[in-house]
Amino acid sequence: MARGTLVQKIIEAHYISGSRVPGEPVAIKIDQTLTQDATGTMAYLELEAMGIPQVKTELSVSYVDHNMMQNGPENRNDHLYLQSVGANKGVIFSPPGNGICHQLHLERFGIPGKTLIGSDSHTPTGGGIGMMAIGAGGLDVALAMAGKPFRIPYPKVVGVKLTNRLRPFCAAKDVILKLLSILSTKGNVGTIVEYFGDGVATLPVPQRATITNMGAELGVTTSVFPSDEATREFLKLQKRESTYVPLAADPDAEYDRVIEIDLAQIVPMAACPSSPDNIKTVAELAGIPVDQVLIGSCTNGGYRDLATVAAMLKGKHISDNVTLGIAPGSRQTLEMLARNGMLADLVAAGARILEVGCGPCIGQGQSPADGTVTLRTFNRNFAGRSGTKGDQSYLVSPETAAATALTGVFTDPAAAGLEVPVFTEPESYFIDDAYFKQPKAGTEIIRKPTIGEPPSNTALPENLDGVAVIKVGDKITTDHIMPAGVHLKLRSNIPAYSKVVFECFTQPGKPSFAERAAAVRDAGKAGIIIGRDSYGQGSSREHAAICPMYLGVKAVAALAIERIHRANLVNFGIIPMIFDDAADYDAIEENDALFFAAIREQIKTGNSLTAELRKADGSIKTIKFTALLSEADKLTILAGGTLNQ
Ligand code: MIC
Ligand code: SF4
Repeated sequence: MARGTLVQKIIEAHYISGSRVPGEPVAIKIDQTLTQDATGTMAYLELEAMGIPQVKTELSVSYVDHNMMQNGPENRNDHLYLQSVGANKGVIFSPPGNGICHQLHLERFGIPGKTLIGSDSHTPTGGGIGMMAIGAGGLDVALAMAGKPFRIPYPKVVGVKLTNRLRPFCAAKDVILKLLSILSTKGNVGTIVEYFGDGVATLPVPQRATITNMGAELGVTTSVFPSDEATREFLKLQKRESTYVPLAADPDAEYDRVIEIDLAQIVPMAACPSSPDNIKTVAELAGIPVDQVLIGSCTNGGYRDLATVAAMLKGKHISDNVTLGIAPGSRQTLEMLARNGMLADLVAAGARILEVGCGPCIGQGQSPADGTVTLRTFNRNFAGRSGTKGDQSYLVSPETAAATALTGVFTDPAAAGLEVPVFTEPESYFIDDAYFKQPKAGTEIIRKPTIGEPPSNTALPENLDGVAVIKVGDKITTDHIMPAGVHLKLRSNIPAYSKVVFECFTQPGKPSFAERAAAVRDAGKAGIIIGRDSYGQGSSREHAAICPMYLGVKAVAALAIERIHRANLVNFGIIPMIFDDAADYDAIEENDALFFAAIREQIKTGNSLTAELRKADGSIKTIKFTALLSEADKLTILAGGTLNQ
């Protein structure tokens, strides 16, 4: 078992109760929370439903960065609700235009050694300054705001030893893509990645934050860097040096596994369609025609990245064959680029400057043309996430993106004969916190008609008379379950959003999942989702549990279920369970009946569950599952979810 790691030190400093055995739940105190608008409306509705007058954390911030297109009143209705409910409950509000939650939180609020949970899976960005920053469902964030501890599986710690330094045109993005090629997006549940070694000191905080941000794609609980002189320097540039504390693992720390990455050997990499772990070197892809290049997102939207791109594009024109979109990650970044003339360099080179925020990363505009290649500095390239069915979305560094924008074909920046961009930090960053709205107790909460209620669930029945409503394959992401893009604006309206659950699997002319699940529910039966490996990857969106719950789903049976999604299922009274015998996955077909006799008793007495698989031809087979439930989770499931409880 790991010993003397930074991860363990931060957990010990926040330990409340529970186990120190890897895989078993440990409860920790949460110092800070963040929410974003697309998950935040539900989180604050849930906080209201709990009757909490004021948040109990050291700091809670509500950001608006996802839903900003304002096609119809829904987005702005959400913003008004979020601003007013935040003010009422003691939460700082960051309005649209301020920037992406993770970048802003790192720049303005994060503190080394503190714990942070956020209703967004890329919350681990904060690990770049030595925070223990974890993504969670909205309800878990609401509970943390209410002062409740947060449970994680006591982690196994993978130590990633960095040596040497990156060569020109090679970037932090290439490092995390390399790690994704080693660890992949599955099989890492319950692990935390901790970086150490001489190479750490060569990476400034924005590069560390790119690595911890995209660590989310590994499916780990979070990733953490030590807090050192580079951290102090970053906080100083942000005029927050007083919050600096040095933090590191013990010199003789032992990790559960060590992976060594020689930074000098890193070359430009790309995640190919349609998974962040489908990795090739850019050299292997060189020459493929590219139609679109997009730069920004919480992974690569900071000042350092955009200044590097501006330096590479200065005095040049992008290829006639591409469009280049740039969405700065924060107002601070955009303002600094504007003041020092780099914005003009980008515009003159042919860039289209997009609004500060998530934008195309979550399918809000800029969908690529059919059959074309799009290159993005983002962190996810799940099929269809860009808004185009059959999209060919590649994830790359800002350096590769800029070099490719110049040529119109996939280009290795290190092999393109370009002048090496020199990045010089300014004396200090441009700070203006006027746009963060401070809370004001007693503020009236604005609730426009598109702001719904969190739906309620019923207690678990005595017997679970279930139907396998859908059977899906490996690596089903929460984007597959609950699409974003044009549907993102429905996040505050569960009945409307529920209509598109599993929309990507609807066959033309056939009933949708929502129609089939609702029919099962209305016939008094329970819907069951059958998944395979690594079910529920990706986004923390609890709608991937809430909407199926609304449609009558009571259980998800798979070979493995990812951490955040498992927790969301429990919160909304859906039993997460895994097949004891993987071969039984093959035995079940859609529409088969699965009958769990005395399910309440089964859950009360253990985690081993037995069901009868009843086929249409009358044959019956016994199938065994293991419920992924702690003792506390069981009470939640029996009650029909946390809000009932
Ligand atoms: C994402 O990158 O998928 C999102 C959109 O930021 C999500 C949150 C959401 O679905 O609202 C995430 O990463 O958790
Ligand atoms: Fe926004 Fe994309 Fe980051 Fe999610 S991954 S928070 S959508 S920028």
